[in-house]
Amino acid sequence: MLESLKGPEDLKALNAAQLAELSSEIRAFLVEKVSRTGGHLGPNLGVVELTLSIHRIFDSPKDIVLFDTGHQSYVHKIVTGRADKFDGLRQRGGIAGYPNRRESEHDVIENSHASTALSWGDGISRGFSITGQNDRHVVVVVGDGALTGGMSWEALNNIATAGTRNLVIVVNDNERSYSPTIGGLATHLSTLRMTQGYERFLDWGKDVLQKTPVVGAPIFETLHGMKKGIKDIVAPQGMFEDLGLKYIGPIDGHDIAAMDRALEQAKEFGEPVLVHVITEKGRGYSPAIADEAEKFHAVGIVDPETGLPVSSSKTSWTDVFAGELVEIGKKREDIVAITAAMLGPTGLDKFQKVFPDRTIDVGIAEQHAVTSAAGLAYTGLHPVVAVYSTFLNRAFDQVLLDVALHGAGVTFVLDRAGVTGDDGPSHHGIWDMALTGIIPTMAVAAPRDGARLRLALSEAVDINDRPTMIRFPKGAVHNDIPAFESRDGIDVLYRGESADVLLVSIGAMAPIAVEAASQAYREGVGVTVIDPRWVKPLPQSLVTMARRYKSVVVLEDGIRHGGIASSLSELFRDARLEVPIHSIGVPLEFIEHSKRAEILEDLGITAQQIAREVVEWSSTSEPMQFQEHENADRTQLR
Ligand SMILES: Cc1ncc(C[n+]2csc(CCOP(=O)(O)OP(=O)(O)O)c2C)c(N)n1
Repeated sequence: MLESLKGPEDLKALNAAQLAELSSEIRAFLVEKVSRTGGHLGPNLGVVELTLSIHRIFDSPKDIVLFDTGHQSYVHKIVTGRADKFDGLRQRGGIAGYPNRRESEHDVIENSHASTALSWGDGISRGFSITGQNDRHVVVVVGDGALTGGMSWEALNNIATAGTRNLVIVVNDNERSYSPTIGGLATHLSTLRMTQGYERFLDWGKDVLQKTPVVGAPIFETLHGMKKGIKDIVAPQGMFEDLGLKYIGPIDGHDIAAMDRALEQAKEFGEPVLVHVITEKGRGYSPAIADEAEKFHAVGIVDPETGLPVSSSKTSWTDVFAGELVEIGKKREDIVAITAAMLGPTGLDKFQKVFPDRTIDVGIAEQHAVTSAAGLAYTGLHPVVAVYSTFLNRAFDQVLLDVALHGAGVTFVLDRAGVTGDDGPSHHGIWDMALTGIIPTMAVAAPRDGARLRLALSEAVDINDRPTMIRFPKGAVHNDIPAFESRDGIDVLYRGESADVLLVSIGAMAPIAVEAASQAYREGVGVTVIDPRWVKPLPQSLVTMARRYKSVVVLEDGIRHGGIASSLSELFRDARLEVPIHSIGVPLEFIEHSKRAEILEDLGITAQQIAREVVEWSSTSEPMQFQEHENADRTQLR
């Protein structure tokens, strides 16, 4: 069936048995493909019927289908003609793990950051009203996890009174974010789930009323009919209704007939309607169902039979942080850990096991996490906020004003900093150093290895009158790189024979920097590699040190614009030091998904390429401020 499926319109002619067959084929397909590439397996296994039903009742791309976060859009991709591209899922040049406008006219937004789709839906449906495109519907699929994000509620608040007609919100309630969804909303949804549902009422209505001669059928039709049938009669008064939204549910999201009925009603209703759908994350795949922690939310390459990882797991940066925080927590009762729906991925699950009362999961609510941390700090506690680098972007204002302005001693730990790889443009953690670079008082550390990560963490939690941040990349941590000399907070990692080039290596770039220096040495160029460890503020002694060199190179795993090379150039400018600075880092561009190593290679961030350039630069006699790195964009550091 899957092979003959060419587009969403083909779904409309299928009968119940064919749809059931197609659903199981799609599940087998997902397990086979995603186990080979890695990806969001559990969420997609849960939305098979839901997605089929949406594409049966609505007409994409005339109608717009939006998936919040977008990690659960694989079935949508299969249905919209991309099944044959799944071998390349999240691979270089292949299809993305999230909706992507370049792939299909059926993808309208490119996301990956949660809780934005309702705002998109609000905007698009308002736009359709204003421009008279009244025959076009907008369907927003939003998970119970994504509903914990504040933006979702800002959107619902607007949608309820916007007066737009054709907006259908499908709440995909699987009781889980990564782990079980937390908070008052989760409690409310579970109340709705346990209450006699609309669908069950309809089934009862069909059985009882339709058997009643003469009046039965009309009464059923009335109840089933548009405005009355929609939940005003039976379903519980939920907060959605209190907000002014029509509510249908709860509906069994694996029952296509029930989904079709609910969506058909919602479509015809003529006002925004929220359809509450219950699904099972990981549906149909026993290793996912058995995974109590995360239901295979996101997997690497796994054995499809057992679901076990194919490669042996090495110690990750996350493991080092998680272990050290537990040790610090044993000595310091004032340490509290905060995460935004990422207990497992940030390693805070380990802290939670030992200190459950000192661990807070706020849901997908980074902004709230940051300001709440400021509040905790006010009471004398020292919060450690652990999030992915990319997700701190949305809490910039809270870090700036609620934490830094208030002199709150909060430690931010940013995992997945730098180029991350397979998750695409919105997941690279390349903005954090530029963003925090402009926050007064904030201190930022970029540890080069596990030992320096532990050290930075212990230093950071001792600072109680201003924010600190520690950033490290995704993946396995490399061996420690000892300093053979340390002065004024600067570690010397490699000493060049001559004072040609001072290579300032930032964080996890250290192995590349050291290797580049030793390759340059073989070409007769003396490169000294240093690691300032704390990159904000940069130590003043860098000025004295740099005076002795012909040129300075900064190597960083973040955007060059406003990054560490930029701060260093300011430091030099203030000190009237005229030494050329070469900046190697990420250009100011959105970077497509690919393996981290492939992207670094594209950007010329390899030991070989850097060595080649350093040799070239050192042979250029004319000193020039802010030289360009040849592979980077040309607009930087002018
Ligand atoms: C702003 C932001 N913070 C964190 C994440 C990481 N994240 C990705 S999916 C997810 C859980 C989403 O749960 P839900 O919306 O219920 O979807 P499900 O996977 O359960 O279908 C989280 C926390 C994110 N994508 N965006």
